[in-house]
Amino acid sequence: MTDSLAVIALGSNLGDRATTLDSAVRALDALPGCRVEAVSSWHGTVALTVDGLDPERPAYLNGVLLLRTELTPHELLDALRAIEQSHGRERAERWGDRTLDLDLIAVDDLVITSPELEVPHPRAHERDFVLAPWLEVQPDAIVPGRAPVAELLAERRAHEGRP
Ligand code: PH2
Ligand code: MG
Ligand code: MG
Repeated sequence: MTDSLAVIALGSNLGDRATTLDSAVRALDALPGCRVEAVSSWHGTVALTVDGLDPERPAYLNGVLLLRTELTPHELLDALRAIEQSHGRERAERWGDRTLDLDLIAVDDLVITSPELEVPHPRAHERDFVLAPWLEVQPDAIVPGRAPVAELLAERRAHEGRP
C-alpha cells in the first residue's frame, strides 16, 4: 500500500492549549499506519469569528504538522474527529471556542470535493494561522489547485489588517 503526506492544522483556544496540542501530536503519531514527520512551532493568534477578528475571545494557539499516513483521507478525517472528542471537543456554535480543532488541510496534491470532506481545506489559502505554520514545516508547499503557500502568505501580508 502506498502512503500519503497529509497536512494537518491544529488549533486550541480553551484550557491548557500547548498541553492539548502536544497531546494531539502524540495521538496522531500513535494512529495505525501514521507517523508525524514535522511539527511547526505554536503560533499565538487572535480568534477569527464569523464577524471577523475578535481580540475579546480567548486567543488561539495554532500549528501545522505533516503526517505520513497509510489511511485514506476519509479514514484520517474520522481519526481526527475521534482525537478532537478525546480532548474534550464540544461542537456548539460555528467557529466557537474549542479545546482542540484538527483540520485536514491537504493530502499530497489531491483535490477532493465530497459532502463530508473537501481537500484542500476550502479556507486554508486565506488563513494566516494555517499558512504561516505550514510554510515553517514545508517551505515549498503548494495549495493544490491554487498557489504556493509562500506566495499566498506574501500576498496577504502585503495587505494590512486581514485575519
Ligand atoms: N479556527 C476556527 C475559527 N477561528 N481563529 C484562529 N485564530 N485560529 C483558529 O484555528 C480558528 C479561528 C474554526 O476552525
Ligand atoms: Mg478549523
Ligand atoms: Mg475543524
